[in-house]
Amino acid sequence: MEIQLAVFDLDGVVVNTDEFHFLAWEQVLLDKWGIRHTRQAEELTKGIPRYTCMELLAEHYHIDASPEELRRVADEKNLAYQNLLRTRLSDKQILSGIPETLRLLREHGIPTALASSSHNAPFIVEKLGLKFDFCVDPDSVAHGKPAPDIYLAAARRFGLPPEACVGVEDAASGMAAIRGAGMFCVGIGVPAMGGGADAAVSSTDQLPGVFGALLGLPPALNWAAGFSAALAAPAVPTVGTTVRRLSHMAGFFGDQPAVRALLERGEDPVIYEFHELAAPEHPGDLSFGITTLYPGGIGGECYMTKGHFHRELDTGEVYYTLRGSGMMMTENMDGVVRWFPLSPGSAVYAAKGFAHRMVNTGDEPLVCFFAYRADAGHDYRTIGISGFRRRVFRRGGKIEIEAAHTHTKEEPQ
Ligand code: PAN
Ligand code: ZN
Repeated sequence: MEIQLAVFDLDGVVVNTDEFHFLAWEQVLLDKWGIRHTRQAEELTKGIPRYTCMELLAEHYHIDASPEELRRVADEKNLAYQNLLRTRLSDKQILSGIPETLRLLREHGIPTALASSSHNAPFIVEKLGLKFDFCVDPDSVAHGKPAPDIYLAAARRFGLPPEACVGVEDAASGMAAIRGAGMFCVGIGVPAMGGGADAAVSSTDQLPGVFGALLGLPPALNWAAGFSAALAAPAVPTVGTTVRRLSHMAGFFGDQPAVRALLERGEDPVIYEFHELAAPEHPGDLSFGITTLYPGGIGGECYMTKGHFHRELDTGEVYYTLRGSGMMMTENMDGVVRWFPLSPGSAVYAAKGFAHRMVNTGDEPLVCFFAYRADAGHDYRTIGISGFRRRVFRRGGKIEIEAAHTHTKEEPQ
């Protein structure tokens, strides 16, 4: 399929607010009837509208109350929940892999929509700074999940046929809604493993890999799905992702007024990101991954990685370029400077004892595979304090390498 729109459920897919639901029920059950709510009873309420939850809990705890009273308490629970969202919601509730998935889709120009039955959805995504192109209003559709209405409304908004859309859900009723709409269904967790999804994953950190495959990325560039390893321990390797924005390395660029001006305008571009197979830091193991360094410049100076010595100074590293063009700038403690061109298919060996940094001199992302001794460690301080001896500029299409006059004053991270 050629994917043109990605539609997400919210709770259990994008965020996990289970704890807030539990705390809100705990509070109202205690206030109203002196009941001590349990995690076990909370299980009954997962993914169910609040009035139905209240009925189930009333039965479970043998609560004798009129339907009106139950509805009132359910509304109080919602107020308590909203209060927790206002006061306690933070990045911690964003499920792993979601920021990467949204970024991947944005980079490929695929719009995103939210199809949540919850009226709290717009507040949650707004507060967490998650960007979706559209949020379906649950009141605008005639039937809730498992009816397909909410997913069809998302497709309609973008004028797309359902076959061009992918829906993501964790609950059985949501997956039924996606399938009923005729969309490609990505399911997460136990219900999905039991069937009913076109692609089933055990957790959200696999979503970038799934979308990478749907976008037709070559395996080499689909970092999330492309890494696997037979490690002694842990049995399941994890991929660690690091994103470095301008604000993380503001002191590294020579033109400090230009850096400040950008940051003051609220612009904080992503300079590079790297995805690394988190091998245990044991002698004999290798760490490997992919760095994507974006194209761009500040005051003419090309985007670059921070660069570092290895803590185990006598440790070399291999870089293999998959895409883009640039250079590997290296220097050792004695001030010997060497640089090497990076272009697809070229392998560069950053020799032991040399600090190394990638520089993107082209117009597209520079993507390199790297591999090095897992217990080498990183020393950002030594080279961060003095700065590299050479800076790389691109002016009027020409690449110029200049001796650095300024030194980094900031404490490197
Ligand atoms: C690479 C680098 C990666 C990011 O994995 O760590 O490209 O560059 P900085 O670490 O300089 O920010 C590597 O060289 N590891 O040893
Ligand atoms: Zn290194």
